[in-house]
Amino acid sequence: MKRRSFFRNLGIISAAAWLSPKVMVPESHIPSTADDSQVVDFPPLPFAYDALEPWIDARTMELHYDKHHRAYYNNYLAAVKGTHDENMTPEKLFPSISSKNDAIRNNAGGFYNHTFFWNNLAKNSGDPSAALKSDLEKTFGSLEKFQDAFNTAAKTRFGSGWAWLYVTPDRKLAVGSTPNQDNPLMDVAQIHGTPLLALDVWEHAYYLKYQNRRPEYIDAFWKVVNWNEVNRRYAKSAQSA
Ligand code: MN3
Repeated sequence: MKRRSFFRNLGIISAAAWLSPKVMVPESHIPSTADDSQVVDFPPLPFAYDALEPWIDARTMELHYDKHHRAYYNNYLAAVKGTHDENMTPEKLFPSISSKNDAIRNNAGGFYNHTFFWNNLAKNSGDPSAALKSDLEKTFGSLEKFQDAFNTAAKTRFGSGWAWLYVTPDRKLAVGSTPNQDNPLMDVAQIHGTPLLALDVWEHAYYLKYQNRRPEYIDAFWKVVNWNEVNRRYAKSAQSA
C-alpha cells in the first residue's frame, strides 16, 4: 500500500470512529482506497532536466516541472478533496468542466496540460508518420504551412496560454490556442477536439533563456518535438473514431 493510500484509509477509519463509534462498520466493508488505479499520481518527467539543451535549458525545465507543474498537481488535489471528483483524473472532468469552480478548472488543466506537453517533447524523436504528414499536407497545404499556422497560434495568444494541434470532432486536423490552462478537451474552450501536440506559451516556459522573445522559443520548440508520440496520438485518435 502506498504511503498516501495508507493515510487516506487511516483518515476514513478515524473519521468514522469519531462520528459514530457504535455503528462503525467492519474495516472490510469500508470502500477501499488502496486500489492504486484510483489514485491520481504526479507523473515523473520522461527525461532529464538537461535533455532538451540547448533548446530548452535545464534550469527552466527544473522549475517548470518541479515548481509549476507540481503546484498545479497539488492544487488540483486540494481543489477536489472531499468532493465526488476526488480521485478522478482531470480528463474525466474536462467535458463538464463548466460546472466546476475555477480552482478545479485551472489546476486540472495545468496538471493535465503539462504532462501532455512533456510527453510531446524529446530530442531526435522521429518525423511525422506517412499518415500524419499526408493529412497535414492536405489540411494546410504543406508541412511548412502547418508550422506557420501553429506558430501564429502560439505567437498571437495574448498573455498566458497554449497552442495546439488537434483533431476536431468531425475528424479534421486543426491548430488553435487556448488561454490560461484551458485545453481542447474542455467544454468551455473555444476550440474542441482531441489534442495531438501542445506548446506552453506562458512566460514561465521560456523567460529565463529567451526573456521576451517568444518567437525564438517557438522556433526552438520545433527542434524538440517528439513526433513519435504525436504519431502515436494521431493513430489512437483514428482508432477511437
Ligand atoms: Mn507551464
